[in-house]
Amino acid sequence: MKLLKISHIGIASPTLQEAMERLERIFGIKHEHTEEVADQKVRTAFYPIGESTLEYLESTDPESAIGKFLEKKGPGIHHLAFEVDDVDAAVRELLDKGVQMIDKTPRSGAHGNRIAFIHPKETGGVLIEICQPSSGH
Ligand code: CMX
Repeated sequence: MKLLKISHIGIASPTLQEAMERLERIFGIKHEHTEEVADQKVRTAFYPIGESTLEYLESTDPESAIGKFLEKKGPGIHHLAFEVDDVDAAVRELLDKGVQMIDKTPRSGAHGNRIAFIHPKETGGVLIEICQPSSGH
């Protein structure tokens, strides 16, 4: 598997509104795109920065991954996402190596990307997403 770049950094926020206000006030930047990812029970706002992107995440359900993270740890960096050109092959490779995957097959994420998460226990306490952009991104 070849890691192409850090696709995005996921940041959990109690509300997107407060994150948007803060980013505009401090850095003068506005989000490029918002999207609800029903499968993950999140609403997202994207801020492209150079080669990468900040992905702000607001939970739509307290029992979701982001809802539980905010409850236990509070706002902050939630995950790193590495871009690959073939997420199916990457997941197969990781499973063959015995890596504990949260997703044993890729699923749909924001922007129509195909994504799979590695369990943070495998990666020194950092939740890592492997993602393959849809052809439009
Ligand atoms: N980063 C690092 N560690 C994390 C973590 C995170 N984001 N979320 C949970 N953990 C740690 C917990 O601290 C806990 O560690 P300890 O056992 O040492 O206490 C361990 O993982 C298990 O946590 P848990 O509370 O028992 O389990 P959860 O039910 O909260 O599930 C996880 C944790 C990672 C399996 C779950 O959040 C998950 O499946 N995540 C993948 C999907 C996801 O995060 N979706 C949101 C983003 C969607 C998007 O970007 O579109």
